[in-house]
Amino acid sequence: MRVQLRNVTPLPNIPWEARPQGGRDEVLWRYAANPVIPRNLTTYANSIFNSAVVPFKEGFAGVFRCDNTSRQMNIYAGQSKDGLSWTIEDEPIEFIKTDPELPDSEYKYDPRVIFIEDRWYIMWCNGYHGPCIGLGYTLDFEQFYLLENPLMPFNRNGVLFPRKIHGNYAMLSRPSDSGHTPFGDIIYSESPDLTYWGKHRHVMAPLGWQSAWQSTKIGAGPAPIETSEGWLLFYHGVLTSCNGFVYSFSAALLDLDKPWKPIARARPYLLSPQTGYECVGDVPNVTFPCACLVDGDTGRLAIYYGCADTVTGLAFGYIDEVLDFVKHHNCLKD
Ligand code: BMA
Repeated sequence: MRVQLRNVTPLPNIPWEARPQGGRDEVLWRYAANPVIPRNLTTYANSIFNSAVVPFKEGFAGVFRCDNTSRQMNIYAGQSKDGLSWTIEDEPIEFIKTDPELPDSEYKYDPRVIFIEDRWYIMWCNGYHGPCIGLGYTLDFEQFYLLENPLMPFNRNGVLFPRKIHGNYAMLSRPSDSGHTPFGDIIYSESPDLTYWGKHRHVMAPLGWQSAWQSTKIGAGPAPIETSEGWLLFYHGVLTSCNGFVYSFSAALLDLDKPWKPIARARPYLLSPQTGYECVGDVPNVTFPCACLVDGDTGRLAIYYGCADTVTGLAFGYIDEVLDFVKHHNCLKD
């Protein structure tokens, strides 16, 4: 591995499959047995997608978006020995309020899980008079604690950085509207205490016809990965086609000290909806990354992404190759 990773531990048991031989040499390749999580793994699930996975004890733990057969959106805890075969709870996470005055939420979806210092933080899109950012934490994936909603409605795609920046917690989010937002930029914010957020900085806007896959709106995916060259951010982008929204994803590199400043941003996508399970489902043509496992020794990556708002897919790659791709196809240079 050429690049140096920070705050990333070795993960020899990362779910992994070698790059397939023959065909087009792609930077990311799909797990041959995708979808790694089927839509009906749990008793009441209509769909399991846009979900977050982290290393935990000898194996892995996760927080999963399951929509049930009443089509209620909620988040559920799960565990796995190998990151491939999962046991997910039948009942949604019941958060313990750290303050009795904390508001209830109408729905929860699109979780991210980020380890900072001594605990796992969970962020999600929270239904509170429209979508806003929800936040909680766990120490053991058994008990989950609720914190204040960091940002007011309407907002989606909140994700924390894995360490403090300038002594503050740092977050990316995507201000939106109450519906299926036809716009969206990524914004950076800081907080000394996870309650009061400010120092808001614009990070990236959608692009025009030169990079049409990200021409309608963009949103942060998994927690940014700290490398010696900058924060590697996987993010999704949306194209408005004559048949509706199309969700693809790619990556950008953000300045280590001032993460609201992009250093490089790929013009092409890394992965777009192309297989049957990405193109056909409750919402066709969606690939939506929410988690990335990294092996600190080898730079191997395992990215979990939602497919067609129905099932969960897994894709593999190497961090060096993703960084080369982003720098080689950097649209900020033009
Ligand atoms: C977004 C979110 C995602 C979903 C996507 C495509 O607004 O609701 O959860 O994957 O739309 O439907």
